[in-house]
Formats: sequence, structure tokens, C-alpha cells
Amino acid sequence: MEVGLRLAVPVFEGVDKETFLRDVYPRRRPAVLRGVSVGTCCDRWTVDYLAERGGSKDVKVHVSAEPQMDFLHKNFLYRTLPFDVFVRRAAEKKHADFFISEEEYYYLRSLGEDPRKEPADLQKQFPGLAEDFCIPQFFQPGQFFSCVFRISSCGLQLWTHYDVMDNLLVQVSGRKRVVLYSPQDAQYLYLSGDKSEVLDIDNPDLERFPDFVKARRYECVLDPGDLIFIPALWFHNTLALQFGVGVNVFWRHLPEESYDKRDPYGNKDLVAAARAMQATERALRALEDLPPDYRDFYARRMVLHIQSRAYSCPQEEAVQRDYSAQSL
Ligand SMILES: O=C(O)CCC(=O)C(=O)O
Repeated sequence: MEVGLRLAVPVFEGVDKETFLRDVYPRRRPAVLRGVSVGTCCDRWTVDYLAERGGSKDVKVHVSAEPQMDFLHKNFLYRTLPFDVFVRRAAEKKHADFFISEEEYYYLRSLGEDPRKEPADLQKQFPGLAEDFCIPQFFQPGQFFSCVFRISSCGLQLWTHYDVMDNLLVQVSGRKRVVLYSPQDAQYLYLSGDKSEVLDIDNPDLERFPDFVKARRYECVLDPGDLIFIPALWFHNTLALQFGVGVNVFWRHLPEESYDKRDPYGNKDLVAAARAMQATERALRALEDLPPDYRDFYARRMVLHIQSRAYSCPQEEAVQRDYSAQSL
């Protein structure tokens, strides 16, 4: 199979706030960070400890018979389980108690107290465990948005998507592969909203998604204790190589009013972006009133106009810049 360009995510060792802000953050590109202190969680969070300290509060989890969870075509169920029961189930390969099949896969993305209004915060939902987790102080306290628990069965793969906030994902236990794509390659990802239609990124259906091979693939494997900085708008896809526990922290790097107030997940388009997308829809509806040859002509002119007014650098330049990254 024809494969696209594969690049390694750069690794930074012994990162403190100063080196993060000087060497990593301004590049606005993904980076693996090692040697960042995140508290005692990496030593303490065994399955038994999580079950005991996390308690039996109900959590809503994703359950699927297949390892690749597909949000767009919903191949999973939402089910509610006591947290301790969930953790033990997610850690086992075969289940005596199950919803779909004895080999089903589990995924928890923790939610706020009122999931439609409040962002997740480990401190509020799991105070007994939050004591063991120390949020890296790489941003101002006022920029904090959410702190999300992520627990996956071995083999679980999460669909490719972007978020609108900057993100530090801390891998506490288990190994996880992370694949990322640049926002500048969005045109090759067959998007439906914030998610890619291409579910199997390792064996994509190239008849349906012929341009997917043009997307530059950035890849890394996180070991326990590793962090990855995922800048806002970078697409990411995760694959749990082992049962794994992670925590991610989203923060706002733009003024608060830029973000949609009704967004507890950190993935709704910025207010101005949503307005621009709506205006595009209106423009497209206006084009429908034209005969096909005129519609085609004006659509092409609109694309050129948008490119010349709004692209920050031509696509070829963006590709060129990345050839300096290390190929896999
Ligand atoms: O680690 C995972 O399971 C997914 C992480 C993710 O999607 C995120 O941090 O935004």
C-alpha cells in the first residue's frame, strides 16, 4: 500500500516551565515531554488502588465489541458502571460480566458533574485520586479549562479528532501510541465536523479516501510518565498498547470570550470560526441559485479569494517546513 510521509514527534527531556515556554510552546507543534513531575500517580495508580480510592461513584463509559471506536457511525454503547467495577473490567482482557461480548473494549472520558454544562475536573469528581496528580504549571491558573480522566482497555483506539484548546496529555500507566496530523492537512482527512471519517488510519480504504495518503503522519509512543503537548487544532488518534490510565489538561490560550460558552468538552469551534463556517454555508446556498457552469466558476473564485486572504502560508511551504522533522 502506498504510504504517506511519517514523521517522529520530537522528544524533549527534563522539561520545566521555563524550557516548555521557551523551546516547546512557541513552535505550536506536538512534542513529547519527559521528566516532568506529575506527582505520585505514576507509582500509585495500580488497578486495585484506583478501584479503592476512586470508589463506586457511577461513571458513563463507552463499550464496544470492536477495538476501533467510531463516533461518527456509533459502533459503541454508552453504559453506566460504578467506577471501581469499570476499572477492573477495563483492565481485564476477557470479561465474566459484559454488555456485548466477553472481549468487549471499554473507554472512560470523565465528565463534569452536570456533563452538559460543566467541564470535567479530576479534583472535583475524584478528589481521592487527584491528590496523587499534580498538574504541570505550564500556563496561568486562570487559563485552566478542564482536567479529564482517560482510561482505556488494551487495544482501544480512539477516533481522529481535534480540540480547540491547548492540551497536555499525561500517560500515567500503560503504553499508548499517538498519531497526529497537522491542521494544515485537514483537507486530506475527510472531516465530518471535528472528526475524521478515516477510522482505520493504519489500513485506510484508499478507494473511499484516496487523498488520505497525502496527510503527513506524526507518531510517538508514550510510556508511563510521558506527556504529550497537543496544540489546539492538531488532529490526534490514540491507540492503547496496554490497559492504560491517562489524565489530560485543557487550557485556553486565547481570550476567554473567543470560546463557545456552551462547550464543556473543549471541542466546539471558536465563536468567530463558527460564524465564518455559517457564512460559508449561506454563500454555498446562494451559489445554488446559479446554473452549474456559473456555480463552478464562482466557487473557484471564492476558493482563490479565501486562500489569498486567509491562509497564513501556502500549502507547499507548510509541507516543506516539515521535511526538517525526523522521518520514521
Ligand atoms: O488518550 C486518549 O485516550 C485520548 C486523548 C485525547 O483525545 C485528548 O487528550 O484530547
